[in-house]
Amino acid sequence: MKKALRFGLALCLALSLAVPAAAEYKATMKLASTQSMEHPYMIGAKQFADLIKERTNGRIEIKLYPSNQLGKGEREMTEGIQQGAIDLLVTSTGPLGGFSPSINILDFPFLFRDNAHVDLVLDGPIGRKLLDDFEKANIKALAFWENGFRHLTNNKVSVKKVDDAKGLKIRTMENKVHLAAWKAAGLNPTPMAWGEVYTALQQRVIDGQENPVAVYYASKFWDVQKHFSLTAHVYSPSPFLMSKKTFDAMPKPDQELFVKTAYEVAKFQRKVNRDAEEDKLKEIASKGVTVVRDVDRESFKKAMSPIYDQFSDQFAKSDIEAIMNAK
Ligand code: EAX
Repeated sequence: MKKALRFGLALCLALSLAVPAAAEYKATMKLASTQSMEHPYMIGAKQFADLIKERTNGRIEIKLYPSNQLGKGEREMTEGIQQGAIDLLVTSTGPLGGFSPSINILDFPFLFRDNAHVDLVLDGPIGRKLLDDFEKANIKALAFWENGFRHLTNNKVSVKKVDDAKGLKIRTMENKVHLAAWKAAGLNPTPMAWGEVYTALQQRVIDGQENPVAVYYASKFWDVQKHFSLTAHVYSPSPFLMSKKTFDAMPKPDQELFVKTAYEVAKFQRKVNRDAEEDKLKEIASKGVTVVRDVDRESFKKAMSPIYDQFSDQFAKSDIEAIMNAK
């Protein structure tokens, strides 16, 4: 009996030592993005914050900062993640090559066939490796959420084939692969932080921009961009990033919870985005915007194809092919 008691006490002690500090760990975190609460980024963010709150019994609270509240663009906010000033960020890959160069491989035009292809690559070993590479930049990349396939919009002409767009001055993200692709296609691209785009379009400093339907819709671009062409020239993945400082400060079970929940929300968030796209497009058309659906995508693909060779010293052909041929 005595022995059992002693054993019991020892077990209790061992357990109490082994029990992670999770029960005591408390935190309030900041989650940012360039997008408003109606964009699927922030719909995903809200879902993530709610689930984390529920699953930690309120120990971890995530406050949402949409619409560029914590920085004028994604580069600035990613720097905030590195420094720990921002805890969580949903961002496109736009400026991320400056932090983790390997991620740029996803920015090649006409790399992905469709959403199923995207999911296969991003949720498989290639996606895992690209997320892990962020550790070197002091960033914990939790999962791939999405922005969607990007389309060209402008305020000058109805673009059906690449020749129609020649000479257009467009804003691109601060992304060397995108810049090169648009130059190769004969446009005049200029990189710009997201927070400056609406005004630049309004003041006609630029003629156009390219983004998925959800961004155009959430930003109410119909007043400043009358021509919308479904070019789907590149897929825009959105790594869900966390400050490594914040991640490392959490007890292990909370770290695991964050990774698991980020993956779970990735599925939900991509679905929300995809399911809403067609309705948004119809609404955009109803605002008097010319929506060109039958774009000659081959003409864009052909015009942009030389950039694969241009970057061959930075991205191995075999790695590009591994993505393209994933089935
Ligand atoms: O991530 O800067 C951009 O064009 C991005 O697609 C947008 O902020 C969403």
